[in-house]
Amino acid sequence: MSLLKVPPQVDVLVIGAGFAGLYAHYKLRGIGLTAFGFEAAPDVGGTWYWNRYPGARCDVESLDYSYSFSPELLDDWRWSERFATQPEILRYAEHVADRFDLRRDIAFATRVTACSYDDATATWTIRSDRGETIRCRYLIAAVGGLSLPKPPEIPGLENFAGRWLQTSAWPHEPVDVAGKRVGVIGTGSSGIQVIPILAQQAAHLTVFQRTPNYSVPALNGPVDPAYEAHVRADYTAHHRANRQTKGGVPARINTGVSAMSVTPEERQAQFEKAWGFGTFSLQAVFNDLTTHPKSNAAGAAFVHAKIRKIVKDPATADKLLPKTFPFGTKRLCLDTGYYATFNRDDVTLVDLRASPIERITASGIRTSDADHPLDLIVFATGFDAVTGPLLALGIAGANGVALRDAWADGPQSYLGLMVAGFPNLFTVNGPSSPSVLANMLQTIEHHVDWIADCIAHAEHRGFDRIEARADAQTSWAQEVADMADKTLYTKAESWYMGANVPGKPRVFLMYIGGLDRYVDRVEAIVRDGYAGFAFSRVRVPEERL
Ligand code: N01
Repeated sequence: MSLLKVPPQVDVLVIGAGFAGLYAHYKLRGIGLTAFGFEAAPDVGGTWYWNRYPGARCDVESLDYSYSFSPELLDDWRWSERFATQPEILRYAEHVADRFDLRRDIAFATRVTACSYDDATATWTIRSDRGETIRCRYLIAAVGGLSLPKPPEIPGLENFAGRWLQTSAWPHEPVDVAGKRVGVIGTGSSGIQVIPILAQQAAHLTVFQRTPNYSVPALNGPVDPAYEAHVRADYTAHHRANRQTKGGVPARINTGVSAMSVTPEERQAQFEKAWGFGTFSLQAVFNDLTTHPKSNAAGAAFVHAKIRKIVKDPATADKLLPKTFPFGTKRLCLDTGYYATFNRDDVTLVDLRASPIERITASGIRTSDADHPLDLIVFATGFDAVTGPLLALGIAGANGVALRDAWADGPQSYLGLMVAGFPNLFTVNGPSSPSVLANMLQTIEHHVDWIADCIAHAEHRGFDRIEARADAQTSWAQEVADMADKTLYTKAESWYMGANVPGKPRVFLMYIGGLDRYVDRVEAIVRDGYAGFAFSRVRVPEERL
């Protein structure tokens, strides 16, 4: 970890050194701007730096979860598994930082505490928790959508005599759970990955489940040599094709038709094929699984039958059946042996809907009908997603308006890239862009390329102020909301809807029309002279930073 001297001013400040921040540094150097970065962690990697719980791995295939901007990088990196583990992905981020010498402009272990815009000079002033101040002309928030964990919100934790951990801030040193009674709260993607591993190591594992989730077997293994050869044969074509898909990955099992347009036998056969392939295929195998209630019910019934088949005890199986939200409208989980874990004698499933947690006691967790003695509690309880990390930056825009106030009723953003009233601030994967609904490496590269092009466009024309227009933002927000309303996603109490954080406005946080459509829309807006963006000049060039 290096503690860099922070320059007083720079062209662009980049917050975050995950995949988005790293690529932003690379790209900005390419257009000749000076850039500096702050990163809260002691090193690069973002989400893959923090989420180092046992079993953490990506749910997008490694060969697709790769940068595409450098053929040399693609050539010199080999993934070992179909779905890479957290340590391997972190090594990849470190390799990228080394290969392109990206750390030299990043102050690590430094958290941004305030960002304020001065309209007289068209500059941002950024403050850090180390007391540093830096001025910049453009500010890029590359903070990740899932970087602000929800705090453990269960009363009594301070009295617990054992140890507690969060999956999202797992220690670097090994955690010895052998012989321990472990409780996991939460059965989202993180919980579903960590539970099978902890079950193998602990003396006893108790899973505290509030909402059962849909999970499909990841079917991990070594990278498929045939797929690797296909990707390596023409990276450019492969990645370009990925960007022209809904999810930013090849739709390898995809009938392209409604689940209701085929016979029950054909439907079952296609579901089986998708289940046997892994990935998100089960959600993509028919084109209306998250829009058509009957198709959706068919998908749900298929997974329910699988759970009943895998889990031997019918009462436990019944508790694991997701019934409170439509199939696929919370992020589908990819697991390795999750449901089968509940066949173990040393694993107990506690249904918190039947017996809610009352409090944490000195010796464990007390639910309404029992005391569960524990030595270690693991919170896999999720994040204040998408907006939380941006609001945590203490952003105040033109006229001193706080982003927190501007977004009091829910986030407003034009394309997920810029916010009216906050000139020269860019958000990578901001609200109302596809972000987590597509392959993040694709969405990151698309946004960072766009931001760099937009800044270059302004610079070449002598502009120093770029702002999203309020009317464009309003109509984009409406379009995004209308699209979401046509799906079943809005029927789930999910983090996609902000429903997992008490008091958070209920707004569907992503653009659901697909990466392909989004990219086409954004390109058309650029061709139309950056329609919806206002470029202007505040200072003559000699006055600029
Ligand atoms: O978080 P989550 P996550 N008492 O919000 C429960 C990505 N990701 O960290 O549903 C009791 O999904 C909560 O219950 P409920 C991926 O995009 C990817 O698992 O609110 N329970 C839920 O079960 C994912 O979607 C990967 O009723 C409480 C769980 O905690 C996103 O990150 C791996 C509770 C939280 O699930 C977030 O996943 C990991 C409480 N007070 C994560 N509060 C991969 O790439 C919350 N819960 C594979």
